[in-house]
Amino acid sequence: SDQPEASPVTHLNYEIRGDVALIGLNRTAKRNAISDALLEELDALITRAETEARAGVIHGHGDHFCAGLDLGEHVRKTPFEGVQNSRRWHAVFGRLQMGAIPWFAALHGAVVGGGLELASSVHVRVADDSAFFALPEGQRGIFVGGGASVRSARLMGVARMTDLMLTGRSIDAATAEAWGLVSLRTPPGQALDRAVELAAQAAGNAQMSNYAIIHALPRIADMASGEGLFVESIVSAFTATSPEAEERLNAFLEKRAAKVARPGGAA
Ligand code: 1HE
Repeated sequence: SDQPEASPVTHLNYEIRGDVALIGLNRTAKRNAISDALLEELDALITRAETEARAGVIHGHGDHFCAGLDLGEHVRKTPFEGVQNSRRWHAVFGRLQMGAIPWFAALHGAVVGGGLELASSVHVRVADDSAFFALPEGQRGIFVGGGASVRSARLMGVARMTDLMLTGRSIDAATAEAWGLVSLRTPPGQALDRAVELAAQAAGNAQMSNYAIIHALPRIADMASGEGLFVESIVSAFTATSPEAEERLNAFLEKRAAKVARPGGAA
């Protein structure tokens, strides 16, 4: 290439807090819109987080989580390039959904289009009350391509997703919570700290349990109930007979482990 040697990471930043890796979308001039370069940087940082952390959090710098696909780049793609690009989104977001560690998202401001697809690929979504959610693909003359027709539709239901896509309307954080798009809400500015706190809890779980949670639940959700129950039993027995499970079960029985706390109490 005739381009000068650039820093390997330019649109994202990366930080480790204890056992938790933080990936921050940091392309604020374009509202963290996902360009091809940003997607490849994300892929590289997922690999790094999987080797350096036990859980991860994705968040956005500036006033918004993510404005979705970089529309400027998309306009120049041929149909075949479009298919390949969508498949690349699926591959990278699939590494979040079914990789080595659990992922959390801290959401604020715009969570739209591909930004919602990114958020739908992680395991736990925390939104602050500034967050708003929309799928403006219909208005732009395009369709979702980053996994929303599968992942976002399963979170909120096909009827609600159809509504968002046909009308282009935005919903607020309270509605997103009621629709199952996010699992908890915070006051403005507090989603990242809360997400990191929850990710640290997940990081403290047995690795095999987290792996089973991430990999078995979405697959079982795709199965008929008979197959699902069978796979559950196999995964359950395999997970429970690990040395780490034995130690953790004994720790509880010997009163060395934390009890389950009431909601709002200490975790
Ligand atoms: C962008 C993008 C983008 C902003 N691609 N450049 N996504 C959308 O249709 C959402 C489009 N964006 C917006 O509606 C608004 O930008 C926001 C509500 C997210 C934020 O508003 P605001 O007032 O803070 O920012 P802005 O002034 O609109 O944008 C600032 C700059 O970012 C401006 O560029 P500038 O050169 O004039 O400064 C915008 O053009 C630029 N920008 N969003 C490119 N998305 C795998 S398929 C997924 C399909 C989709 O994601 S479709 C949904 C795309």
